[in-house]
Amino acid sequence: MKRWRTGLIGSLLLVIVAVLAACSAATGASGGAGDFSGDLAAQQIPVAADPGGALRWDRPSYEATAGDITFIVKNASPVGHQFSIEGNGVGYKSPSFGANTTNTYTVKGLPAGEYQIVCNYPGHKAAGMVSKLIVR
Ligand SMILES: [Cu+2]
Repeated sequence: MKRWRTGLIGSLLLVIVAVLAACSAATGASGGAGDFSGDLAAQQIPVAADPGGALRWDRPSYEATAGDITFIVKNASPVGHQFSIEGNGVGYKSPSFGANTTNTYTVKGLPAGEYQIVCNYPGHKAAGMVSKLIVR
């Protein structure tokens, strides 16, 4: 009986270890996907959400130089938004942010390529809240 119990506990521990390993593998395999850094980079790109009450970013495309980039994201509107960098193998997503806030989001070592700046607040991307980010 005691041996059977020990075996059961051992099996449970193995399952827990396997699940934890799978989780960390999934995180590691995602490459450039992840959270923004809170650090401030020398290169800073201003981005404004919702200019004049429209569901869009203030520019159809933004340009940056490959490397560390801090986006200064201003939301002067009465509506909440969200800031994501997607495409070209990366996926950075901010939490939602409220009305009348300015938030900074830093990407470290972003390679040259073409990305999208997207608001994933429900319905906003479909309404047009998506712009290009060209990194050279
Ligand atoms: Cu939005």
